[in-house]
Amino acid sequence: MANSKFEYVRHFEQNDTLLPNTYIVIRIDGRGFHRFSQTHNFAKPNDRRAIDLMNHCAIQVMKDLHDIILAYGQSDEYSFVLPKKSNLYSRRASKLSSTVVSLFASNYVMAWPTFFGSQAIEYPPCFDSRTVCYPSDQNLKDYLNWRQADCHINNLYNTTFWALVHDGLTETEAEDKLKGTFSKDKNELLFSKYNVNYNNIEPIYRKGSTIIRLRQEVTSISPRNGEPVTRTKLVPAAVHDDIIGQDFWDKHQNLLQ
Ligand code: DGT
Ligand code: MG
Ligand code: MG
Ligand code: MG
Ligand code: MG
Repeated sequence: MANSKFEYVRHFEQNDTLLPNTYIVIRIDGRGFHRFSQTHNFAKPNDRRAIDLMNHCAIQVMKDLHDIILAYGQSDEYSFVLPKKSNLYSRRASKLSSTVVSLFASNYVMAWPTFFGSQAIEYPPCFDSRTVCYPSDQNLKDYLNWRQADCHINNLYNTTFWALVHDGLTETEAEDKLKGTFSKDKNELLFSKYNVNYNNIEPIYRKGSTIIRLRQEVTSISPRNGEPVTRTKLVPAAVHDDIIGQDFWDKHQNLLQ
């Protein structure tokens, strides 16, 4: 095609190619989900429908973008990890983050009724997105550790906070009571006053969700002869494991290879 005289404007575009040979993390986070969760009456401290919907969206993103090796999600955020050698979209930051976040958001709206039934979605949700490069395995693990530690700290706080509020304290009183407390104080309070052993709360809430590609037997009908054929496929699925300890990485040694 002949060049038009307008073509020169292309040179105004800036290069945003990410560093080679580094893990790329794309993290999306709901914009103003404090309000979004209130408008849609999310259960406190955790709404299982909302978490399942987030996990569904992350799985759809991973089904579409095969380079992603792992995703970790909690609350209104999800982090997607690309391996060091990935050349997806020539490692262009804006291409990567905009593709992931728009795919995530469109899935969120599309699948809403599956998880929320007849409860309508009141306004269009929005997510922001960023990319970060991590040069070493340890840096990547520490990034994921940081997000899972955040999940734990928030969940322990929120669980205790809502226990106090359901017990009759005002939100301000509950906040005051928890000011300056450590994890062990909250654990103790939950156990002694409300008979809740924090460690028995479902792992999906305490640990968040990690999506990895797990081997699964998939049976489909052959288009050739109409016979069922069973094959082993890698299917993205959520686990709720501790990823801070070494066990997870020993169990899934192929992840960082
Ligand atoms: P941002 O990200 O700066 O636009 O602002 P927010 O409001 O999205 O704040 P953020 O991302 O720090 O915190 C997530 C909010 O979403 C927080 O207010 C709690 C809420 N949220 C997330 N998951 C749940 C849930 O399962 N239940 C309830 N009740 N709230 C949730
Ligand atoms: Mg924020
Ligand atoms: Mg948010
Ligand atoms: Mg958030
Ligand atoms: Mg195009």
